[in-house]
Amino acid sequence: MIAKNEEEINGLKEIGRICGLIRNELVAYTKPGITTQELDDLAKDYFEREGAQSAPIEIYDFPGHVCISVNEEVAHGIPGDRVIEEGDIVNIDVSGSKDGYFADTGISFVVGQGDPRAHLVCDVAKEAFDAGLLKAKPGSKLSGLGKAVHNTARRHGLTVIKDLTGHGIGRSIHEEPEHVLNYFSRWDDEILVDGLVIAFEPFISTYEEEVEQDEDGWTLFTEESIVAQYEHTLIITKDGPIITTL
Ligand code: M1C
Ligand code: CO
Ligand code: CO
Repeated sequence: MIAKNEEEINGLKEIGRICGLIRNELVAYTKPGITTQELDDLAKDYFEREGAQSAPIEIYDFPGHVCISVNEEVAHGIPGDRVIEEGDIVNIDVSGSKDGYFADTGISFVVGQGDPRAHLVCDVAKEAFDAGLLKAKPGSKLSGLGKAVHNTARRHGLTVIKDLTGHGIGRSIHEEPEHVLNYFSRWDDEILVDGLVIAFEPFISTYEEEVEQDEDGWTLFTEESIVAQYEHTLIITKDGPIITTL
């Protein structure tokens, strides 16, 4: 959507606050021994308490309130009886709506010690996000964000997942622009405008650039790469982007 006034911006900020809060709480609860189902149960309680709805359930009939992806799972992991272990790389992706406004945020992190490369991909996903954010100005090309993401990955000897992208958001979870790429494409001639709302979500990978889909119809995974995502919802404005999900 293109947010046009204070009322719309406040609606976006309110659901952004809720999704950011749920993300932070679930990260804090992610310790060895907890199951992804227990984390999802917490998310359900928070959505209810805040008078908000889970977007995966409301829009996609996804079998969980949030997506929780562990190790080889990259995105759209289904909460279940999987037990979190020390060293796991976990992604928690929270998206929801309230009063017709949507937000989407996610983070990958390592539980305890873990592989130094897992820490690196998580750090670089955040760095790539910050690099893209500097390009998020009205009048600039949307493709500048992907360019910044890919360059950041390459600088660290890493790459990006090319078939996973960010997206427009606002009045639904996925809306126009359909794709916010994580690499540069000269075919992408979209220009950012004041008020445009996007979910920007770099996926950084050690090696592979594509994901496969599990038989469950949801879980996206790679064969042998370590992958991290970092996602926020932002409103493009002339005074700088507003991150609704901080
Ligand atoms: C690139 C994996 C896809 N919040 C989720 C997302 C994922 N993006 O948009 O960030 C969607 C969740 C739908 C079940
Ligand atoms: Co998301
Ligand atoms: Co998203």
